[in-house]
Amino acid sequence: MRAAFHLGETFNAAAWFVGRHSEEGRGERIALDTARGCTSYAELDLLVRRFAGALRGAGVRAGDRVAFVLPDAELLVAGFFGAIAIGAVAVPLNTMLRAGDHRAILDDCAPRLVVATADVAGDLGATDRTVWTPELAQAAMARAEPVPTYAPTHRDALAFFLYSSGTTGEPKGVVHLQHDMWVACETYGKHVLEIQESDRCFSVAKIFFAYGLGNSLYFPFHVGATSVLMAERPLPEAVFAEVRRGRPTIFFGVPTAYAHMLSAIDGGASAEFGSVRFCVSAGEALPGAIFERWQAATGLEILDGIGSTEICHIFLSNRRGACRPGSSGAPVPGYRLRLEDESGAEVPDGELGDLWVEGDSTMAFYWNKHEATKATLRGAWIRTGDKYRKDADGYLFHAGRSDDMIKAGGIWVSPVEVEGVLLTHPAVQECAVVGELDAEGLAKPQAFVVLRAQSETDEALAELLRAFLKERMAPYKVPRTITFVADLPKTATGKIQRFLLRRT
Ligand code: 3UK
Repeated sequence: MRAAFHLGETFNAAAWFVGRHSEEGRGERIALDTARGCTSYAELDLLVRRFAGALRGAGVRAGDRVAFVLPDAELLVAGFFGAIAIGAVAVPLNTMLRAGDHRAILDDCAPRLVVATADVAGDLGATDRTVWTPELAQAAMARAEPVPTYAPTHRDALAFFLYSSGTTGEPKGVVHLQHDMWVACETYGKHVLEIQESDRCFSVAKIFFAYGLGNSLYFPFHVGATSVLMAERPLPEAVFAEVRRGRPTIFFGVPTAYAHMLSAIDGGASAEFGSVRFCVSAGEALPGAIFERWQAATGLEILDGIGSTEICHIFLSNRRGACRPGSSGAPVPGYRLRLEDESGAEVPDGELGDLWVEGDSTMAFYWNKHEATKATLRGAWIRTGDKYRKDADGYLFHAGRSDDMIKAGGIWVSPVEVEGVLLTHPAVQECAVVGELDAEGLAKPQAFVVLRAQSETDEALAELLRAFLKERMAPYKVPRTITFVADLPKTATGKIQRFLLRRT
């Protein structure tokens, strides 16, 4: 699947995903369904062009970045596509990060304008950028004339960045082009989801994640379907209530969310998934046991598929009616996959290899990270950093990462970042953070700590260190347990061997 063979040179993703529907007579269809009301495609088209007009009024030009720290709601959608509508670059940011993380990302992408909720907006200012709270954004939109048309951008022009955590915890700006979302729709959307105009999508993963962006925005908007949006934290009770309210037909979750929902159901919570046709899981491997328990509880299958921020969405997935629990399934039509050994040769079936992927939704490069880009891309191919094994039937099985990165709740945790903060505590001499599987078969960060002085190595100190970390980083990065040890396994050159600490 190559965009250049299917799209003209002029292609604007906002015109495609939003504007096109009014033009083609689908303006009355519902684009967004939230607890606060519905937005039709015609209304959204006007909001997007109004937001675009407000951006122009604020001096934003084609190529400028516009960042968002907003919950999943109409304003984020209008902003994301409004920026793209004038050829600017939309940058949705993780709302769970601390102010220091946000500032580092903003310094990297240097946006002309940031739209952020009032609680964080005050921390994000700088002389060369404007910060709008939702109220200021609404006021600017009310004053602005909607732009009459969508900018005639090149199909290969920059459209959006998504920030993804790297091994050292320093986030990398993943640069995506106008055509990338379209390619994801024509591959995974068409061949795996087989999404229809009558579908209603609901995603536990928020829009600022690459997974949520596709689930909640571009897959439904590709076909004029409806996105059910929830602004709150996706705790089981809130998710159950939203499924009852929004009656989605396709439900997108992550393994931890399925595990939490199953515990809630076991605890007596009432979950009504009657509207749902099938479920999807991504972000980390879905343990076979969770697949089986979910099917027993709801009668629904969960299609596990692996995607990445760099590849835009899912490129390897199970298929409806043919799920192989514990496996990531088979390549999505439109992507080519290759498992390589260290020399670059393809490994035979049954053997472990590094997964490389070829497909036209892949990022153009990492923003301001030339070396990291060269280490990741090879022509049309991208190195995923995942180890895989293929069985004789062509099903692929995830076998961990080739780096030490941890996926907890579907979100990256960098051991180096957590260790770096732990080391600033006066009691800590050395430490190592690894992902350890819990009873559900899901990885959680766990720390091993060597203390400076032989003090009391008890629960109280572990709690103290956890509290110390919680003050300094997003809560999901904090190790669930801290184990005190006398020393850490090292290589001859003194590098900590994290893999030896993983018991699973
Ligand atoms: C891991 C999986 C096993 C894997 C994502 C769907 O997760 C997404 O993107 P990220 O950039 O992380 C990518 C990495 O996460 N992973 C994701 N899904 C699975 N491992 N089984 C899975 N099903 O290490 C991969 O390299 O955060 C998921 C759609 C878009 C996405 N960006």
